[in-house]
Amino acid sequence: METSTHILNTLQVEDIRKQFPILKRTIHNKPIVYFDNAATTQKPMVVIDALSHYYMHSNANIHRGIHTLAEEATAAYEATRTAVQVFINASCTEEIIFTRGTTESINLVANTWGRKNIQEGDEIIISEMEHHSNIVPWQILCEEKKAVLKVIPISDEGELLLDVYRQLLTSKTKLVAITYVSNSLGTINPISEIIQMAHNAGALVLVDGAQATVHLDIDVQKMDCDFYAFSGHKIYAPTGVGVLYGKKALLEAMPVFMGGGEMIKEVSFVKTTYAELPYKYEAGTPNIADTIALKAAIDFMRETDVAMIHQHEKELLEYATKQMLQIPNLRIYGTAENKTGVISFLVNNIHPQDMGVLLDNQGIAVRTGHHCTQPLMHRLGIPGTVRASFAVYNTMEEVDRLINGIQKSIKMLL
Ligand code: 7TS
Repeated sequence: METSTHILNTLQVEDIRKQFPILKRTIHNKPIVYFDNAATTQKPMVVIDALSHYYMHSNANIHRGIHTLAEEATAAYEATRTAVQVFINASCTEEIIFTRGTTESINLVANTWGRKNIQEGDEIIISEMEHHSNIVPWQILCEEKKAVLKVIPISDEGELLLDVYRQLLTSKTKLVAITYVSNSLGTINPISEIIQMAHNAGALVLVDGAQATVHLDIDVQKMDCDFYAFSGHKIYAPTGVGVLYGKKALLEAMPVFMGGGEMIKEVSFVKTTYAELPYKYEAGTPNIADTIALKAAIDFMRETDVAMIHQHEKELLEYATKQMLQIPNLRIYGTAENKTGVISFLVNNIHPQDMGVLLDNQGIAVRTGHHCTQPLMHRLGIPGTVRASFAVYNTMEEVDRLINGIQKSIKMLL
């Protein structure tokens, strides 16, 4: 391992690791190396505690009770909304809608804003590197409305071809739905430029922030996106809770999503009126416990120092990339200049799944397959990759174990 000074020294990383109980586990009698963070991150004790504390002390349904437990639960739930607002710098809490995750957030926009505003012949632009959840909802909408789905191609390095994007934008473009960071390649897209270009053409922009939110500073006002979607479970929070940010004027003008309790002002059999933002989009009893724990995750990130986390992940990426490129016949997919801590790779014609199984036997968790980006894999001419993705608790020693593990697997498979 290299001995240069790192942003987080060994002791600081050890301190962080101690907060994640699962990292004490062994897999096949080896200490776990968890490199599947792009799929979901592990959870720190503060998040686990927030869940059990809620159920042990404050469990109640929110918003409609006047008893103490209901008030406590409501206050904690709404405190998360404020924490999210500050975390992504939205201008007010009404702009923060809780959903089940990125997928639901995108579907919400497609089914409300999309259904109302997309008409026959209109155009929606996505990119070749999108996750299925930022492809399929737009495809469904385009089919229903006879609208046109256009796709920004990528270079062999895995960067968007912005010149082509410029040509795809027309007066018919109503929406650009684009990922900030690619889950399969790690590419960080020049999001402000993309948004600016879309706005100049009169189109709105939805940013898929599923991968970006844990790796980059998110400022939705500075970015000037119209919608921003992310999942709690990729930023150290539980599964089942996510966020849709939308500009207030847009959210106010959009039709409702799901109908039910919580989202109404008044119901009669003749006419129902709807609640104000953000409740208009939060029908039914929400995922109270996980939403409360999302605040604990955000607090964890802020206390650990977001900038330091990002720098640490960058160092892991640089170190791992350098080491991997020394392995003969290993090819990295996604070599953009601007990348987060994701490395997708293949070795010769070894099937990714075979490599994944052998790495798991050595206690190393990576993801294999198409990573829900089948069109991207098609563009690259491969069925899938092996993907290692980093988080704040990963170490240089773990990267060394991955490198050794890959070398050992190659020997067994070739
Ligand atoms: N968008 C991107 C860019 C993603 O990486 C993911 C999940 C999603 C959307 C969907 O998020 P969800 O929380 O609603 O499921 N990505 C991955 C992955 O790379 N491996 O497992 C899930």
